[in-house]
Order: sequence, then C-alpha cells, then structure tokens
Amino acid sequence: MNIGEVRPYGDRMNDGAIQISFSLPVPVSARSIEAVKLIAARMGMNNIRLVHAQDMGNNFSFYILYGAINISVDLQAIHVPEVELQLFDFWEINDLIRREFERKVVVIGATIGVDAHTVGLDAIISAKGFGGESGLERYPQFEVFNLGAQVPPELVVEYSKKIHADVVLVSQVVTQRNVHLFNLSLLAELLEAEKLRDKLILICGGPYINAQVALETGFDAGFGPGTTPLQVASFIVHELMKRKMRKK
Ligand code: B12
Repeated sequence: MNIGEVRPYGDRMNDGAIQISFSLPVPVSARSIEAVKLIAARMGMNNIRLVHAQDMGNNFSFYILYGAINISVDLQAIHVPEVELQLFDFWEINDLIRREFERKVVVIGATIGVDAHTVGLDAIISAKGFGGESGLERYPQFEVFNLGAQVPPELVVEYSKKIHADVVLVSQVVTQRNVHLFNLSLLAELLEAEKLRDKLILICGGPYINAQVALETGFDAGFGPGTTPLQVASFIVHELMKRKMRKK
C-alpha cells in the first residue's frame, strides 16, 4: 500500500476487517444464512463470519457479519469541501458577541418537512447540550427559539422575519428519496425570495449532512455526526465577524 492509503482494520493494521448488517424479506433458515454469506462474498468480503441472525417477525430477518476486504483508498486523492473551524470557548464566544455586536444574536432552530427527529437539534440547542458541552440556550449572548419538529419551511421563513433572526439552524435526519435535499433547497430559495438569505447565517445538520450538501443546497455550513454545540457556536461567531469585516 502507498503512503496516504487507508484500509479498514480490526485486529491488525490494514487487515481489512469490517462489520456489515442487513435484513432479508424471509425468515431465518439454513438457506437464508447461506444466502447472506453468498451476498457478502459477492460484495468482495472474505473470511466471512456470521455473528447474529434473528427473526424480526412478519417473515423478515436481520443479520450481522464480520469479514475482511481487500480495498484501500488514497486519502490524498480525495478533495471535498470541509468546514474550517477555529474553536473558541464558551466565555470567548459570549465576550466576542458582547464586544463586537453589542446585542444578543437571535437563533432559530427547526427540524423541517416531515422529519420528526429532534434529538440532534436539541443536542446543539437545548441547555443540557451534548458531549459534556452546554447547548446554545445556555449562552447568555444567544437568544434561542426552538420551533421543534416537522416545521414547514414557510413557517421558518415567517418566524425568521418576525423575530429578526440572525441565524437559522435546520436539522434533517431523514434522507429517504433525498427528501432532505428538497427541503433544504426549498428553505434557501424561500429565504432568497423574501430577500432574507443574505441577512442570515444558514446552517444545516444531521447524520448524513456535510459541507458538500450544505453548499449544494444554498446553506453556509453543514455539520454531521458527533457535532458539538461549541463547534456550531464558534462557526456562528466566525461568520458574524467575517460579515462585519466585509461591511466595513
Ligand atoms: C430516535 C430515532 C427515532 C425517533 C425520533 C424521536 C425524536 N424525538 O427525535 C422516532 C421513533 C420518532 C423515529 C421515527 C422514524 N425514524 Co428514526 N431514528 C432514530 C434513531 C434510532 C436515533 C436518532 C438520534 O436520536 N440520534 C442521536 C442524535 C444526537 O444524533 P444525530 O441526529 O446524528 O445528531 C447529531 C448530528 O447529526 C448533528 N446534528 C443533527 N441535527 C443538527 C442540526 C444542526 C443545525 C446542527 C448544526 C447539527 C445537527 O449534531 C447532533 C449531535 O452531534 C436513528 C438511528 C440511529 N441510530 O441514528 C433512526 C433513524 C434516523 N430513523 C430512521 C427512520 C427511517 C425513521 C422513520 C421513517 C421510521 C418509520 N418507518 O416510521 C420514522 C420517521 C418519522 C418522521 N416523520 O421523521 C432512519 C433514517 C434513514 C434515512 N437516512 O432516511 C434511521 C437512520 C434508522 C435507520 N437506520 O433506518 N426515529
């Protein structure tokens, strides 16, 4: 393997160990187990070990397998947009907002469309926070409005206007049939139509969100799995300062 290439590992470096799981629309049987191993083999896995096979009812079954693959990728050859972030701490963020803006920063959060997953957005917004960090509600310099789940994009626009929001945080967890791309683009377009887009910092997040999705849908930044409130708060402050500099 070349320097810069990476391959999954389990016991030893570069042993190619992976775990996969999937369901079949049949009950567990000797035949279904053989089918599962065949599917894994056809995916290029070797040294296949089935570690879990379970009936799920209604003639469906679930399987977990271990095995190894012989694939590696060159990290140097991968070019994707990333959110570049210099982290501030809780006190620095509040001090910077107080000093540079002399008012609270108004933040709206919502999970839009039919999406009912609120845990991720709450992790960033609610006072209890995530990963040992307080959420944005705990920051004295943020005024936070959590609109909750299944909010129509039109309502986010209406509310942003009503309370003069500076930041809109949108969560999208369900990505079936690319519904998240539809919802995010729609919101960005509606804000644009109301001439609000340039006045707002527009941030999306969710387990399948990244910087690329954000840029493609007209957002300023996108945050994925494991995001913490401090990362989001730091991005907001950087962006506010960047925009203030631009205005001067
Ligand atoms: C809990 C859960 C539910 C709960 C939600 C309860 C609630 N109040 O949120 C209930 C039972 C309601 C539910 C329902 C459904 N669910 Co569900 N659910 C989950 C589950 C198990 C955990 C999600 C979670 O809470 N994660 C913990 C949080 C902390 O992680 P997170 O969301 O990734 O958030 C972090 C980052 O992504 C980021 N982030 C997230 N949002 C935001 C927003 C901003 C602005 C920022 C900056 C960052 C950010 O920061 C967070 C902290 O690090 C996942 C599977 C899984 N293990 O992930 C499935 C999962 C998300 N659900 C799924 C599905 C399919 C459904 C249903 C459609 C099932 C059904 N057929 O009915 C329904 C949909 C209902 C609806 N209308 O939306 C799929 C989604 C597949 C997809 N990609 O579309 C998953 C992945 C399960 C699966 N493997 O199939 N679900």
